[in-house]
Amino acid sequence: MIKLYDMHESGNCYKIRLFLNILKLEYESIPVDLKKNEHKSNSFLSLNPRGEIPVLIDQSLIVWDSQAILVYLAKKYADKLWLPDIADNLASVMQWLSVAGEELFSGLAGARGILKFGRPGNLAECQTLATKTLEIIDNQLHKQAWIAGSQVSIADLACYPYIALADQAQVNTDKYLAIQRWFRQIEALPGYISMPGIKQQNQ
Ligand SMILES: N[C@@H](CCC(=O)N[C@@H](CS)C(=O)NCC(=O)O)C(=O)O
Repeated sequence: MIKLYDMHESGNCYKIRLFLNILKLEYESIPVDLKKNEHKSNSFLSLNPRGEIPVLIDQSLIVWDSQAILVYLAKKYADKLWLPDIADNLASVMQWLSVAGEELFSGLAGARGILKFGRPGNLAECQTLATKTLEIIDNQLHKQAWIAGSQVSIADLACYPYIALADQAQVNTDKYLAIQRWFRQIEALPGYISMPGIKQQNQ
């Protein structure tokens, strides 16, 4: 069975739990306690030299980095719409995976980390980057139904968690109307699950 080195409150782990659930794949969640520095133990570093969660193990394969894990699961287990073959569409998905790994991670996730977990960092800088990124994504979602085009893809799942958790970064998303619509679309996906801190729009 697939194993996921996981933490309940991690947005990066949640995006993997969400996709596994959508794909109806059974998995074992192995909790990693960051407060106890379990992710810096030698045994954990032998799985991921970066010392970060999530890590996914599928038989003998070890995959780390949430974007890479989404790519792996899409290629191995999902319908092609989640990670298209066509060059133009694939490039679009990859662009937004980069936004998830860079701007959303440094901006919204960074601000949430400072406020919720007491991590070091400059809150104002993170929130400024967060707002800039939300504007880019809202513009994109005014032009098309999903982040990377007319179809849902792993780019949506990669970007969703930290945007949906924006309240915990003290960034308000109410004025981003296309993002609000997109929240409802994601929540309507068969197999959708939430995580603590995400207020669902459909309730
Ligand atoms: N780019 C990585 C980032 C992973 C990451 O930073 N995970 C956090 C939890 S959400 C972590 O393990 N932090 C521990 C640390 O950096 O010491 C990914 O997308 O998986």
